[in-house]
Amino acid sequence: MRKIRKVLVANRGEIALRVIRTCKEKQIKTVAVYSRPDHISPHVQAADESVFIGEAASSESYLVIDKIINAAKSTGADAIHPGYGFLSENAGFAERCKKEGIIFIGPNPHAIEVMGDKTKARELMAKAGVPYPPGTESAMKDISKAKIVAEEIGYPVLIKAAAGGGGKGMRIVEDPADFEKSVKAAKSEANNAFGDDRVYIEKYLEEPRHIEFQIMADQHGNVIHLFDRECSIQRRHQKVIEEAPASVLTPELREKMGKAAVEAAKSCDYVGAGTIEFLIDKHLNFYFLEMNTRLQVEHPVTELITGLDLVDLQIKVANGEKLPFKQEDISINGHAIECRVYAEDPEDNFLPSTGRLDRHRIPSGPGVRVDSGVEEGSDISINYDPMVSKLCTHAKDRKQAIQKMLRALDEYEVSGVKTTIPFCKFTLQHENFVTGSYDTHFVKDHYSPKSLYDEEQLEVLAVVSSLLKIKQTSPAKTLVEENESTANWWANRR
Ligand code: MV4
Repeated sequence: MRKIRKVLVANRGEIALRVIRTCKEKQIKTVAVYSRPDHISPHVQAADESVFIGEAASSESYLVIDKIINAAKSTGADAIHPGYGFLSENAGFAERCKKEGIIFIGPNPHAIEVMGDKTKARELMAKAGVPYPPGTESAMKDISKAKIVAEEIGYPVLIKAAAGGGGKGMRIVEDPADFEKSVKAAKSEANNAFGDDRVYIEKYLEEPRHIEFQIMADQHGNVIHLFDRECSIQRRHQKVIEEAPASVLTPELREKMGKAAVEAAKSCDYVGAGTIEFLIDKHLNFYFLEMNTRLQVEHPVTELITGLDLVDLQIKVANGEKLPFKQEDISINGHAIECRVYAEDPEDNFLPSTGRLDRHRIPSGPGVRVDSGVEEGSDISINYDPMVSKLCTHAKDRKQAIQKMLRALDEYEVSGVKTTIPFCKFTLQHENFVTGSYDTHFVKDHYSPKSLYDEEQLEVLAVVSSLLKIKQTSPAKTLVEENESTANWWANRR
């Protein structure tokens, strides 16, 4: 008999909708929660029931544990799906669910906690025999001792916050003379961000690629991986384009890293969907970076190449069912790419572009999947993540998946806000992306707003901008005096 009959989705937007869709297919009832500006949003309309949980600020709604628990109790939900972000990696929340007799669709609180502490995670990897970047295993207690370690592993080194992750509170040190100063700065930054000033050091890998493995584990000790994704196209630690499988891995390396990923998950008795992040260097050495103990934004590319529904699997294992297949039963079918369409201005440093989504016509057709939590007329505000949609394509091979993505991006109609679509088009046509020779520095190395225009457009822009400058700096009168032909033009005009 099934245990889960009603799921409360403790999230909003596309991921809430994504979870609700699978629940519907499984004939599981759904409860949405919503903040004031979200009262008529798509995830609320899609759910069977909904509960108002507070004002726009996440700290007054989606992040308030008591409000989520009360909503689950008052609606009789027997499980909570946390999605990503918000409370999804909050060990205290998972613990509270347990205490209240509500199934948390995710790992045990202990796994969330140890993987949230990057030094504990490194200790576990040491025991499990999973490679990680050289450095200190535990948080540094003594700066002079840490400096000796830094000398041993060689500069540049990276100072990271134990409570960090996702790039927060990191500092690169190139010069030993800066070591002490950087440690102090990193500690104060970590303390401000996490209320935990513990830091540790790692050898800084200079041109790494970000490759991650999807893990799925049941409550009976079965752990498998669902292959890899490459997520090196990112800016300021925000991923923009992801693909599966990673184009640099050979079948041998994939098998080796997959086994390491499974060991990493076993090291914390993992249950549910998780991701092991690795960095890979020029020589294809791989290093454990961190484990994300949630369903990730980019999970659709894994679903496309494996034909599996990860939310379905999450619910199955949360119910205590065994994984319905073994490692050898699954294989990679084709290639998938995800472009995250953000309401950000690629011409203006990717600044969030807020406003009403006046037009939103999404592409479709064979091999195209769009996950979106907004609709035409929706307001894109600064309260939440500015992601408009995740556009995915799936084809026989990487080249065709790229072509399909370019077609889909051309089909996409959006107005009212600026989006990252032009940036995605640029990247997908860039030689380094097409040939697969890129790393985590791609955006910084190859992108500037000028990349969005062809030569002819750039010429026109140059002329227009010089004219604008003249107009801005000199009143018309000066122009008349300075330039005879302009003077004539002014004369004729009058
Ligand atoms: C690193 C690294 C180089 N060497 N660790 C960034 C996010 C956080 N998860 C860890 N990160 C990095 N850790 C060592 N030892 C470079 C990064 C990094 C990065 C990693 C993945 C994807 C994009 C990145 C962008 C800048 C830095």
